[in-house]
Amino acid sequence: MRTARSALDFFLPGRRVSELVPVAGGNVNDSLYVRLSSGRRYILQKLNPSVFAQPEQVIANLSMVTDYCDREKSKQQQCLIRLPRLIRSPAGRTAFIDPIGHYWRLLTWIEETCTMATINFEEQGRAIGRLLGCFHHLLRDLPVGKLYDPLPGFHHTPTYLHRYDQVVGSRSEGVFSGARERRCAAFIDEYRDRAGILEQHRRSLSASIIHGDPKVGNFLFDAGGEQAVSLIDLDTIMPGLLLHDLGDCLRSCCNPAGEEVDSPERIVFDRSLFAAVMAGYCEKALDLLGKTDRDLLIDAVFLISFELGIRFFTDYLAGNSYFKVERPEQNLQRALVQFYLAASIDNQRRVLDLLWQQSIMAADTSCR
Ligand code: GN1
Ligand code: MG
Repeated sequence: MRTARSALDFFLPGRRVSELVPVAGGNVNDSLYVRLSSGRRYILQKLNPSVFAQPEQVIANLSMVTDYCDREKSKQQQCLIRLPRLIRSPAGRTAFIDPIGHYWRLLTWIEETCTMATINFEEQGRAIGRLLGCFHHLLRDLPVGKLYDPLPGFHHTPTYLHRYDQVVGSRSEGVFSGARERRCAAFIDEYRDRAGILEQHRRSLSASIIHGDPKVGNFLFDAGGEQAVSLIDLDTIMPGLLLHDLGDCLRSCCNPAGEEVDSPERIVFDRSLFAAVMAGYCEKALDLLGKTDRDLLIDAVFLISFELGIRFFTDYLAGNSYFKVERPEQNLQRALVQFYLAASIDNQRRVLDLLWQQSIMAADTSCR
C-alpha cells in the first residue's frame, strides 16, 4: 500500500485520499479503487511484469486509442462508448515507475455504472453484443500498424499447445497426478487437432484492432443494469482477428456459471445468451464479418474456450506464475471450466449453427 500511496502522490500530489482499496476480479494486474476526500474517484493499477514485458507499450496503446476515439467523436453518434482515460502527472507523465521497476498508472473512474461477473438475461447479452459491435466499428479505421502488439501471439492457439507439450515433457514426475489433471490432459488430447483452425484460415478472416479481453466483467452497464455503456481493461488492445474477440466474448457471456466454479462438469454453454449476444452484435456490425468469419464463428468460440483452458492448465503445471491464484489448484479448476465449456459448445454445434444462421438472416432482413 505504501507504493500505491507513492504512485498516487506522483499523479495527484498533495491530494487527500479517503479510500484506497483493492478491487477483486483481475487475473493479471493489481487494481485499486481510489476515492479522494473531494469525492473524485479513480482506478490505480500496477501492471503485472510477468505478463507485460513492455508496459510502456500497453500505456502508449491506451493513449493512442482514447485519443483516436476523442478525435473521431462523430463516429460515435450511433453508439457512445465511454472509455477510461489515463491521468497524467503534473509533469505530463502517464506512468509511475516504482523502485523495483513496476509500472503504475491512474485511470478515470467511469461514474454511474456497474459491473457484472456473469449475465443471466438475454437483454444483457444483446447489450454486450451491441457494444462490442460498436467498438469494432469505431476502431476499424485506426491503422493496425499504429498500435504496439503488447503480447505477440496472444491468440495463437498452436503456440499455447506447444508450450503445454514442453511443460509436460519437462516434468520429472512424467505422469499426471489426480483425476482432474488427467481430465484436462484428456481434453487436450481429444481436441488438439483443432488448435490450428483459425490460423489455417487467417488470410480470409477479418483482421482488425481488437479489445483482446471482452469478457463480461469488462463491460460496464448503466446504473439500471440494462445498457452496456463502457468497455474497460484496454491492456490487450492489439492487432488481431474479429473472431478472437467474438470467441472470447461469447465464451464468457454464455457461461452464466462463471469462470470459478466448484463443479465444472456441470458447465453448459447457454445458447439463448449466444443468440442474444450475436443479435446485438449483428445490429451494429454484421457488415464487418465476411463469409469465412461467419462460417467459423462457432469454431472460434470453441477455440477460445479450449485455448484458455490450455493456458490455465499450463500455468498450473508450471507453478502459477502468470494468472494470480489464491490457492495452488485454482488454475486447474479454471482450466476444467473452460474445457467443459468447449465440450458443451461442441455438443451443441448443430443447434448453434442453426441459431447463428437465423441471427444473420434476421439482421439482413432488418437492414433491407
Ligand atoms: C486475464 O486479468 P484479466 O482478468 O483482465 C487474461 C485474459 C483471460 C482472462 C480470463 C493479459 O484477463 O486473456 O481471458 O484472464 N488476460 C491476459 O478471465 O492474459
Ligand atoms: Mg484483461
